[in-house]
Amino acid sequence: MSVRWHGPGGRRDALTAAVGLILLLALSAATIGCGSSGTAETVVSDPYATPALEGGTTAVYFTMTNGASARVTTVSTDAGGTAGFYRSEEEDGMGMSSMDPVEQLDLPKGVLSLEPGGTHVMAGPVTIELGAGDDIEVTLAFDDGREQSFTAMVRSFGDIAAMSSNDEGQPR
Ligand SMILES: [Cu+2]
Repeated sequence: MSVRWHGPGGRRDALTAAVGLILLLALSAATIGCGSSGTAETVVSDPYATPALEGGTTAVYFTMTNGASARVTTVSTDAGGTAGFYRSEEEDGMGMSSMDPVEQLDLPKGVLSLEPGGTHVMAGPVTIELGAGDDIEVTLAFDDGREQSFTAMVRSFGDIAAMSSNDEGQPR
């Protein structure tokens, strides 16, 4: 299960809230304390996912900007089933592509984009149909113990194709 900091609010009494606040302040202080040492930090941008029928699989794409090289050991989603990294490769001459699982994803310092035709996340079987505008939560776990969650909105295949053709400056 992914870690959720929002969503349907559970019952939190005043004591729990106070402890949470103190913990948050302590974490903030710790973060400030080791601020400028160029520690591992990954900023996720432009996340989106593909539509999927119930029981099908969704592909998730996003860009990661890394303050230092890092390794993602697992990826999970709240869409149901399991998730993993895969690398797409075009097979010679056939116009077909295949996907090979990537056990752990090594992130270089700098920018790494997961995009159609390259490395991406596959998740499923999804428990409910995913249509344009739906959200799924994605959690990355790093080998140093960090976890990072973000929300990816489902985009229609048409929108995704249009984005790809814009990126390459030509229709496809
Ligand atoms: Cu795939």
